[in-house]
Amino acid sequence: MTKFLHIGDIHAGKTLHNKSRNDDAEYAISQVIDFVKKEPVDFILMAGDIFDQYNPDAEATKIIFDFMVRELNALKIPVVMITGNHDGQAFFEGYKTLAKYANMHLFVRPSPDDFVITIKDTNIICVPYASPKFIAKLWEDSATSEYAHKVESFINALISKAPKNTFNILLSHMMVKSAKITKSEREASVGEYYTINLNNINALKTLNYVALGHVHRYQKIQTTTDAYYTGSCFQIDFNEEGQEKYFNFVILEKQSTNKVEKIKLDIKNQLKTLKVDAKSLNIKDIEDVKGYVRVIIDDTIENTRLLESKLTSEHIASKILEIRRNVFEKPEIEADLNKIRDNLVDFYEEYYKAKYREDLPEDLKKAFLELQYKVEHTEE
Ligand SMILES: [Mn+2]
Repeated sequence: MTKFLHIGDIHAGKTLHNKSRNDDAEYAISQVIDFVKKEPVDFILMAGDIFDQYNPDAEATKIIFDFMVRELNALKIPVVMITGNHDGQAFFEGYKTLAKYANMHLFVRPSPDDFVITIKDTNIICVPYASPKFIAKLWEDSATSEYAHKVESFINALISKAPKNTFNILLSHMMVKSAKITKSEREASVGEYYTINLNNINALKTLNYVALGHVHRYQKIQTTTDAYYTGSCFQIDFNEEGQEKYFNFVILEKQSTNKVEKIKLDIKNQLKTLKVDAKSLNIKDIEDVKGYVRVIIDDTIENTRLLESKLTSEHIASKILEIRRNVFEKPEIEADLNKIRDNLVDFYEEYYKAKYREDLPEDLKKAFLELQYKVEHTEE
């Protein structure tokens, strides 16, 4: 029997409209630690996007490498960690050796030579996020050009050549077919081109469990073996508003079906969007949100200005991460493409006026002109 936790995208070091979300990440991790104190496990799998940035801030680094490693190491629970598309490979390389002393196994780059870790009677095949650059290089002479097909072949080859143990697991950070995204993942990394079809990985059926990272919504993927995304550990941005967050507690037993228990994480800060106008604005609605608010103002431009200054001066100002003005009406602009090409800034001015019902501010106009100049005068 093997018992483990599968944790998804932590995104330590995330800031949302300049607000650090490190307390949210730390709160999630503390619940994981509380869990394993009561229910010991053989190891913990972390499926990438440990950090939100290539070079995370000191506080985020402390949360992961200090708090988590210290706590888990004291409990003698090994951690197996792969990088995601948000993680800096160079950053992680720097910690690789050090981490081993703390019973933490880092897999920084996908590699055909170093990808298996054995813990007791379980082999874990580790495939960090494979960048298109890495995949292109690995398959320089290959006839197939598609990223997804190459990744599928790569993973299939790794699983096939990996030594077999009683239990065998794949830990990977990737976008798989039929997964429901939340839009808070980076857009370019969830497109069709990047979508891996697990059903094309034949060797997958020889495994007992597939631990996925990348997609921020908890879900089971229909394929030949148990495959899960456990999602992000807190509501990363307003695309995840209202979502519950989880990790998996998994028990694998010989000749028995897997026991996969979905463990709910308590959320420190909920994200909530409120639509208001001068009549409906109620400061108490904002006060009542246990977390952060995005306000969308849907009113005349005069009222909108008034509401904006009210919201930013009230005591609830620090809870409001974003104020948006609604678009009052769809701008209708007659567009003659030849004319636009000659006078882009006039067109932009007209558009701005129609959209916001006010003149294009000078600084914005200046920035626009500078940008236009750059575009026209920079060679590729
Ligand atoms: Mn992510």
